[in-house]
Amino acid sequence: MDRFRAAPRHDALTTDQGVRVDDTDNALRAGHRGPTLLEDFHNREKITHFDHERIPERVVHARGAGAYGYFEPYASLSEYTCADFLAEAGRRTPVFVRFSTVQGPRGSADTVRDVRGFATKFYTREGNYDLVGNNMPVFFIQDAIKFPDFVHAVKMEPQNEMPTGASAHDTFWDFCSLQPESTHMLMWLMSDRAIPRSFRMMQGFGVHTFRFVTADGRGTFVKFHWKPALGVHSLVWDEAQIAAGRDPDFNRRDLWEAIEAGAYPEWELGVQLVPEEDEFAFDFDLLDATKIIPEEQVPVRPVGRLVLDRNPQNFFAETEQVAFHTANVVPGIDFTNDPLLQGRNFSYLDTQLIRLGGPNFSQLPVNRPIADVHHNHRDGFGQQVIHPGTNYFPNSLGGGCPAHAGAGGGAGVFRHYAERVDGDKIRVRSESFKDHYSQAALFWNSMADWERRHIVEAFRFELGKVNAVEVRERMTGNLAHVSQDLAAEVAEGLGLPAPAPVGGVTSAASPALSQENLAGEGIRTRKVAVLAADGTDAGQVTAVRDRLTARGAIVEVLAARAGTVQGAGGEPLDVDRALPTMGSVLYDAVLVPDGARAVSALAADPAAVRFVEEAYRHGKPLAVLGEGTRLLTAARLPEDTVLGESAPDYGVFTGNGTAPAEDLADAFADAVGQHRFPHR
Ligand code: HDE
Repeated sequence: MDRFRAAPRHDALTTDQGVRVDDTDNALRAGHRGPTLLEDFHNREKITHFDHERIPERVVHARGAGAYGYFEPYASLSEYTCADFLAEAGRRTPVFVRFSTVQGPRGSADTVRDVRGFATKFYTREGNYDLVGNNMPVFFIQDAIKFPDFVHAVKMEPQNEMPTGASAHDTFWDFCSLQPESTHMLMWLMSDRAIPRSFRMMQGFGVHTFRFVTADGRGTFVKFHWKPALGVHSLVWDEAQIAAGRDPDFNRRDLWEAIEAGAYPEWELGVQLVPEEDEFAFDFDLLDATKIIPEEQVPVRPVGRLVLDRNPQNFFAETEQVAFHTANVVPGIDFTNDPLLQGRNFSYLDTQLIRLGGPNFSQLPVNRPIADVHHNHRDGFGQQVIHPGTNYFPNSLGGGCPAHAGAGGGAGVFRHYAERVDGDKIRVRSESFKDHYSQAALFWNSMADWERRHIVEAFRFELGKVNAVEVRERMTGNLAHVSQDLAAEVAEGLGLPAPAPVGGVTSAASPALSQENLAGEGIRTRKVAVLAADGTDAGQVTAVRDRLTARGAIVEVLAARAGTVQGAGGEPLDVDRALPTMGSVLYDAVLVPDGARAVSALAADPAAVRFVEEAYRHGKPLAVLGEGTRLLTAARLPEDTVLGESAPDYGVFTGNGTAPAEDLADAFADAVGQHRFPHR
């Protein structure tokens, strides 16, 4: 893309026409205090261009953040697909990935409870392939014709455009309670998956069943999975809400900073493969996007890795103008008859025609394939190409160009999978799509205790924001089909009677669904706050910091003011951040070093006390040395869990000053790797 990048050198300012301009600060006027003149073409051009800077935001997934990188397969997948980019171990394909929330507008906060988009554009040698996925493996509806209804219901309500970035409102729950096919997805949305700690720490899923196709036309059903190298981690709900205010760009900033720091985020691509002959081997329909294929039934086979190693240079040109489309496929990857996917294959191009102002948006730098493009598409808004010669096919005057590719069956040509189709024209949902509850129950059954608690709390929060009592009741009634416990607990929080039990609820579970089993290892890029003041034991800070940074964590010293504080021995300790500009929600763990004078100052500072109290409440590891324990007391934390013998089980590490700080640092670092202590 380098040839499309404007490279600002020390060039003079010009107009759009290349005319040099000597003053862009003062409009042309008649006399010192006279009227501005229409003749000032530079002024008019500048303001006109500015007036037209905005384009419509995406109707869904408006808020996002993107980055470039590459994908490389571990081994050839040519046994299953003729896709060139999957044909050889180590063959690097450049990619652009955009992560997003769904409900909120472009300026909404990152840490809202929502699905996250995970869309990848592979610039392959055979053309662009887009895998337009989410961080949850199922969807709210089964047929794309319901999408406008669903989106109208979840978006801000039409009369007052509230709430921003939230599904906790009447119309969303009204729709879902009347649409039981949404129940499985609601379980995911009410789980911690909907509040990821980082885009770098969430899974991605293609959702639909797609098809791999070999060169000789053999098909295999395939589901795509992205698995983050850093493990799957989430915020807790109270934390997410505070973070939305402290840093509305929390996830966007995290992605940007990690890439700038060279800590390149990484995911493993996995596939679940199902032979064509096994299409009906499951107790659900492979074409139903409200269902997963449990990993215990069909294991996820790791096939390659995705690395993001470059930030965009211009958000608008790249992240805003990128256009993903489920129908952007390459030879070897094809669709199935999933009615949700079929509708998507229409919608993306259609919406982009208006969002990007006409049919030539594939010529925008971020959307251009690296493969050559030849066709007879002509003209239209924003045409960038000067096409000579003929513009129709067949032609003889243009030498027959562009000709049909590989008419005789050459490689690298897209050929649709020759699926036999036979049926009446009907508007009905297949009977095989009718079970809306078994997999919702499977999800619930697979959760750890703390995950279930969070799900109950999320339902209570969301339905608690719903004014219409009949909607609350209908929804808790639906939940009884998932679990009587879940329904009863949610109802209790809403002050409703427990719904009547229903029979036939499955007890099956899939351990692969619990975040407890997806934690990954290590503490790379985890952020640890050190609370300091004059009198802090600076030697301890250095000792612990060295230990943590050696394992890849980021350690920042926070004090009441920026600059330096004076260590206990009079030595200066650099302050990375002023405490009032930050909050515990922006960190994964907290260290309070020893130092009587410093701890007294911190204990008298409400911001520091709140910092510790909040970090504890959000389940974050705390390391507290020597006198530092007085800050725990000031924060009124329960003494048995923070100072008792079992404190380390609760992620609280206190050093009495005799054991070396390094020992404590190691235990603390392990705890940071555990992410949270939700049983507090
Ligand atoms: Fe989308 N979706 N979607 N969607 N979707 C859009 O396309 C649509 C669905 C997803 O970062 C739109 O260019 C329909 C499932 C992502 O630019 C639009 C249906 C999944 C993104 C559209 C779905 C997604 C979009 C809006 C029901 C996960 C953001 C702007 C059949 C597998 C891509 C745009 C980006 C964006 C339509 C359902 C993921 C309107 C009709 C299921 C990640 O075309």
